[in-house]
Amino acid sequence: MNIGMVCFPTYGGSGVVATELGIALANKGHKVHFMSYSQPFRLSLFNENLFYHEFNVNDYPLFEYQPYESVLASKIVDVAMYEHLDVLHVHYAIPHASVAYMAQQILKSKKISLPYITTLHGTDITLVGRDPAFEPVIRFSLNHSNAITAVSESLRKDTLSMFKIDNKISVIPNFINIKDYASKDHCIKRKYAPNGEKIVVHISNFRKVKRVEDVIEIFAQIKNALPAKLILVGDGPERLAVEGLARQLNVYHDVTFLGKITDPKEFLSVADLFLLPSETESFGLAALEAMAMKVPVISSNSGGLPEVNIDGKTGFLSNVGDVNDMAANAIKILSSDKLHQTFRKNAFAQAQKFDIEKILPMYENLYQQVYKG
Ligand code: GMT
Repeated sequence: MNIGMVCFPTYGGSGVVATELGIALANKGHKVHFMSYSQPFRLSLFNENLFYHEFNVNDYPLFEYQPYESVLASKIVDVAMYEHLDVLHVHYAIPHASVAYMAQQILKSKKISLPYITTLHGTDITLVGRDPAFEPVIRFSLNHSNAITAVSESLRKDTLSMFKIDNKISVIPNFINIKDYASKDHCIKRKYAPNGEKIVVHISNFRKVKRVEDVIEIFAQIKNALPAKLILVGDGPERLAVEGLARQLNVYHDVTFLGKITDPKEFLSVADLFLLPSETESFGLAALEAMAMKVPVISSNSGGLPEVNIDGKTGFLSNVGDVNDMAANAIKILSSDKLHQTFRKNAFAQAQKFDIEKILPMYENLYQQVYKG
């Protein structure tokens, strides 16, 4: 099929999912056309079936806010007409679902049919989408989507409880390509933990919703109990506050801030434990990536996390903000080699359930369904 793919290109789960999905589809022979204002950070174009159509949003003095939606809709129309798209898949409802609708209507006036699928990722519903200012547009563009998917059952339920949606929402969970998660780089481990300390890792975009300060508090308690180092991958608005807290709790010199890393697998491969104490998390792709690398997860129990991280098996779940419970659970896993090995094994087994080979056919079937109408 000829598939149009729209996503935000910046560091964030929805862009990663769209990119990995596009690559997997291209590897199966579909032609995938990405449309974005800059190249999605994990998208390498060394594949004859992958195409990237960039658009520029002009910085005209009259526009205090640049007309992103209009430019994107025009780009979709252009690509659909000249590349003969069969289906359009947009990631993140705001504003992509309404842009898709607008493009669909313009194409209809030219007697071209372009069904669109909207994939909900989380904050487009649970944070940004909650803002009543968006309600009529989100509801309308979701109800006019030819199909809607949510990345977890929890997000499906949240969407139905927040918006009056007449359309069916199918759950297609996020995925990893398990084959990519194999190597263990012990040289790196020695570099970050020269005296055999346990390595704790957190990955996020350092927004408030990720509660990275909780990560520091949990780590400080772990460090009191056993030798440990913390690696933080990512960057964002909370970085300064997090650095400040690390100094205040006297653990700053045991924390490495790596900044934005395109592919964090190398660092996950040396991790002993992954922390994700988020306020809300529709799925928690970073936790799944850790589990695919056989790393147990200590997380909050918010949103879709319980669908990924199984309490007492692949890691532990605690109430949001309960850093004492999270720290106690982390110490429990890290201080027993036997328990640690069991959790590692369980984490990997759970991650295998989300292998791309199981999830990709769900998207392919959906594309076929909407294409046939
Ligand atoms: O929160 C992020 O890291 C970014 C955000 C996004 O849409 O880019 O992530 C959301 O989508 C991811 C991919 O589906 C999910 O794994 C994350 O759980 C979700 N984030 C939240 O719900 C906070």
